[in-house]
Amino acid sequence: MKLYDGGRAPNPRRVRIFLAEKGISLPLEPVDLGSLQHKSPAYRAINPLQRVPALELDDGTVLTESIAICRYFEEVQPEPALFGGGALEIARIEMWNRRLELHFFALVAHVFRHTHPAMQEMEQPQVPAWAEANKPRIAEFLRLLDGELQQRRFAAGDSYSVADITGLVAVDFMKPAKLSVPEELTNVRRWHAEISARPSAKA
Ligand SMILES: N[C@@H](CCC(=O)N[C@@H](CS)C(=O)NCC(=O)O)C(=O)O
Repeated sequence: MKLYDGGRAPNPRRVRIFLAEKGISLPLEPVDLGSLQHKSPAYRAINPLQRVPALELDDGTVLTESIAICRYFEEVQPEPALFGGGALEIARIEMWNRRLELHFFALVAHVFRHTHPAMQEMEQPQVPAWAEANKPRIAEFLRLLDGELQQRRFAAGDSYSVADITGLVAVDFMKPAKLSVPEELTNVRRWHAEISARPSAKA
C-alpha cells in the first residue's frame, strides 16, 4: 500500500494528519506538482483526474478523494474515531466537515488558485475576479464559525474530528492565499492554536 503525496499541498496533508492521528504509517510516493508530475502519463494512469492524494492498495486498487481515503482508514482502524460514533455525532461531524470544505476550504483554494503566479499553469484560465468574489464569503463563514466555537471546543463538538483536520488545513492554506483570520475572531484563533499544537499537525 502507498500514498501518492503532494508535499505542501493541502489535500494530501489532510490525509497525512488523519493517518498521524490514527498512528498509522505507510510509504509515501512524492508527486511533484511544481513540475506537473501529476499530469504525466504515469500518474494519469493512477488518477485520471490528475489530482493528489491517491491511495494505492496492495492489490492495485486506487482510491482518490481525501475524505474517501480517510474513511477507508477509519474502517480499517476504528480507533481513535475521527468520523464520530452514533447516529447524531456521525451526522454532526459530516455536516461540519462538509460546511468547512464547501464554504471555507474550497473558497480559500479558489483565492489561491486564481491569484498565485505559481498556479498559472494548473488553473487555466486564472480569473482574479473570482478570487475577489470569494473573499467576503470566506470572511462571512469565519464569523459564523467563530460564533459556533464560542459554544464548543472543536469544529463539530467536544471531540477532535476529521472536521478539525479540514479546518486546520484550510486556515493554514489562507497564508499562501494572502488571507488571514481577523484578530477579533478570538474563538477561531483559539481553536486553530489548539489543533495546530497537536503533533499530527506537523504531518
Ligand atoms: N477533491 C480532492 C481534491 C484534490 C486536489 O485538488 N488536490 C490538489 C492538491 S491540494 C491537486 O492535486 N492539484 C493539482 C491541480 O490542480 O492540477 C480531494 O479531496 O482529495
